[in-house]
Amino acid sequence: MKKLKETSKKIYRIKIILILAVTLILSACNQQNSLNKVQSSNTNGDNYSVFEDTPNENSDNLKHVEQILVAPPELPKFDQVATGNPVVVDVRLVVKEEKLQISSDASIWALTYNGSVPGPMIVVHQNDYVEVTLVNPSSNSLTHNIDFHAATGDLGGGSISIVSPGQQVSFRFKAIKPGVFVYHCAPGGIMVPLHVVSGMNGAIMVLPRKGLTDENGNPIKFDKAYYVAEQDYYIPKNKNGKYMEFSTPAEGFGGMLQVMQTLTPSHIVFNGTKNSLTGDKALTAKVGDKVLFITSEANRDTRIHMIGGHADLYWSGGSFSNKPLTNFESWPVAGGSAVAIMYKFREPGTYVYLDHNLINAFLFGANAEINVKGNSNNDLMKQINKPAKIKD
Ligand SMILES: [Cu+2]
Repeated sequence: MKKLKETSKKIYRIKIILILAVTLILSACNQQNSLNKVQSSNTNGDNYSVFEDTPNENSDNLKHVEQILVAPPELPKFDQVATGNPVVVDVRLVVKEEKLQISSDASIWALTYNGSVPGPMIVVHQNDYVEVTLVNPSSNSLTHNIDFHAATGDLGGGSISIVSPGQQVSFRFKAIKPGVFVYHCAPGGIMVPLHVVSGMNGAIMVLPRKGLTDENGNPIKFDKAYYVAEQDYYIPKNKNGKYMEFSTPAEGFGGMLQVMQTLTPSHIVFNGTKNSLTGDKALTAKVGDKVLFITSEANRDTRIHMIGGHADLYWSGGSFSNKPLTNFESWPVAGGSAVAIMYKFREPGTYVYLDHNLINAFLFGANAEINVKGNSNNDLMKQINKPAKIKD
């Protein structure tokens, strides 16, 4: 009888231990699940995995919206928050091969989308479709195409968009990844870098459907946006040390390739030409404005700084599905990528947005100015004594 009692006590203890163990395991699993949910939350707070495929739409039946593209640093008209279901955004890119004076002493046969270096910014929302019509007029001399880093498959559209002079092509891709991305010409082999360093690149912004969110995951809107791209050129010089001029784009390629092999650009500029965003062409903002700056470099690494300001928010690698980092002094832009930052101007004056390799900025011209109007805040900065003779 005593033995029986002890056995049932033992069974009872084992039961309790088992219940405790199961409870502990279940609670650990729950914690792991919540952790996974937090880790896989996108900035909209939705549960989201990068490996989760978006539902297929029959994009042939979706509404088309034409986007009128404009030359950088401006962006086309767009809504920061998507209204309604995904749409097909129609964009037309016309290749223009044209002489461009890039500095007082040099010009290049610029290979461009719509006539600007960089090409126009395209803006869509995540899961919209981009329908690109690429036109290569018969007045051009070269074959071109377009590779979107925002697209999936077919070399980013590069393999299905090859057009000879006199042809046009169209294709559609789904913008599944939110962020800012480079697009560029990639017609194969050495033509890829030759076309890119002749100016044939631009960027697309794929906004989250609910718009951008700040470091705490709260929705945030910007007052204006600018697209500033760094461009490296490789112009050969003649025996007399003068930059060479060519009668066709292809005629310059041999000399350009020789300079490219040194990995040392002859020119490093913002938005295509030296001083394109300075003086009376400076960007503008008002005190209190939150400004989104998108910067791309299609070919080489750079690092951006804004003298007098910061990146309040910095979307590393240009990805909008991660929470932005805060309060950066300088921020990297990897070659072949675009990056976005947001800054609230708190003081009036002229800010300099530049490549903080200061040789690139001040010897080559990789800088832009932003003129900010508004009232000074003496709490942030004030001069105590004007420059005067040193007191003994
Ligand atoms: Cu091209």
